Amino acid sequence: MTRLNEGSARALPPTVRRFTYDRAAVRTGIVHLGTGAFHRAHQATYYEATLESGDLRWGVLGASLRSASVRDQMVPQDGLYSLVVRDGEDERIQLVGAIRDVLVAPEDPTRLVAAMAASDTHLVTLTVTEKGYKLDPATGALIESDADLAADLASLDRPRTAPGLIVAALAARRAAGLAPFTAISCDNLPHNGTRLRAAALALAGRHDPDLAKWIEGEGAFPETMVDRIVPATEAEDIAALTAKIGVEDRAMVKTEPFTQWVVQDWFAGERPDLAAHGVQLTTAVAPWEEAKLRLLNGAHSGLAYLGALAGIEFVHQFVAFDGGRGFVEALWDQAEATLTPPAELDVAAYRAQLMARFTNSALRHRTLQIAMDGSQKLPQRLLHGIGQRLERGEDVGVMALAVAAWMRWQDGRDDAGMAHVVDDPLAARTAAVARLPTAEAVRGLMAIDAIFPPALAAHDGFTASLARSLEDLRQKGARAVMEERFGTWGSSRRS
Ligand code: CS2
Repeated sequence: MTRLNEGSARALPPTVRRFTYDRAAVRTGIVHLGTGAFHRAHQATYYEATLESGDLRWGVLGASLRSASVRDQMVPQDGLYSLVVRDGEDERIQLVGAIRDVLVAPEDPTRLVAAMAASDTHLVTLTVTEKGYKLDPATGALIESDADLAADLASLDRPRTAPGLIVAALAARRAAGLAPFTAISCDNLPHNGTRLRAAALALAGRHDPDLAKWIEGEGAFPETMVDRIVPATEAEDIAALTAKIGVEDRAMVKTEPFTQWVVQDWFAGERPDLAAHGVQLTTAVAPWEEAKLRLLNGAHSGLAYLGALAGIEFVHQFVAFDGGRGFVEALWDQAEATLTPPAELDVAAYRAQLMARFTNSALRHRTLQIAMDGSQKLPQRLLHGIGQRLERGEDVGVMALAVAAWMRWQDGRDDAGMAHVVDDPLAARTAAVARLPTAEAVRGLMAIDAIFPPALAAHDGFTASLARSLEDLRQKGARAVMEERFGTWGSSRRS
């Protein structure tokens, strides 16, 4: 089967929306670290819109920090891919040309650093996941025991981590008399820009205090909130697209119509006119980020563990079930009360819109995909809100059920006794205690201070609530627990 590339793209059917700019004239103004599906379905579409509006300075060089798979998908396709936007029965296909090349950082870190240090490059954007920042979530210090970070602490000649690449490239820019680029974290972390800046300053300080001072004074690390649901592409998605467009596109991404990007208005130099293409530039990102993390992502993580334990494969199936929908609404009732939402955000409307997004059956978003890396996600999605409610003496039962479901997931068996892999950097630590009797398992997991803040771990009421829910899940299974606690409420609401 012919692959999509610049040649075969000329014969694409008219149903595919194509760009009209002159791709050969595009320059590389952006380097993106972590060119996975989320980048391709989110930031790259804003860069594409900028190119389409005639400003050809903002092409992207993508880089993968670990595997070669994205390069192998994209380079044979000249960087082209299809953005497949699905909403129920409706499907729109857009050809995206913004990504001009993809590098694999470990193969040639020097070339990547040189591209980041080039005078045309003004933005470095990142989707490297929560664990890519190499900061201890509890202390905020560099995780020096991490092998890649240890290598970057020893030498930045061939940087291995995202902070290492950024510091090496900023050092090269300083040496060349250039301004820093703006470094934009696009990961689902509270204060993501502050964290990236902290990691860069700490690492730079260990190599060259003057460099650290320059970065501190001249650099820009805006905070962001990013939102678009992008399930992993599966073989059947590629097959269905091939049947429609007549060429094989191994780099396609599937997503929903909704997209949102809120960026702190803080740039070190030139920038694309993002606001003209729907990006919200603001001084205060935190309230947006908190609402999104605690409502969308908090519900996602809770339903991922409950759903995966119960053998419910997809998000839309979970919320089609009264107990599942009831759980999500009840979780939101508890989470909502912890927010200080931005004045422009109508939380009731936002919740209704989120539920509609979760209901989109064409996405086939797997609970298993969301279940990954729970240790990195739990704090900002659930535990911070729980801490706030506990301080005010409020009930945290529904949020504790979500955390208990995560605990149960760590023992590697679902409710039907089927084994699964716990895909998480702390899996070995959690596995060591997850199978103990309930009270000990709860205590053992809460003792991991990279996940649980000490105040939560010491809270008797919360510990008891977790133990009750974990025992309940162990005895009855997630489906029965949801039916018992939320099923009726769910049915009465809909009738
Ligand atoms: C999800 C997110 O996999 C996950 O952890 O909760 O990727 C979620 O789909 C996005 O944050 C939506 O913007």
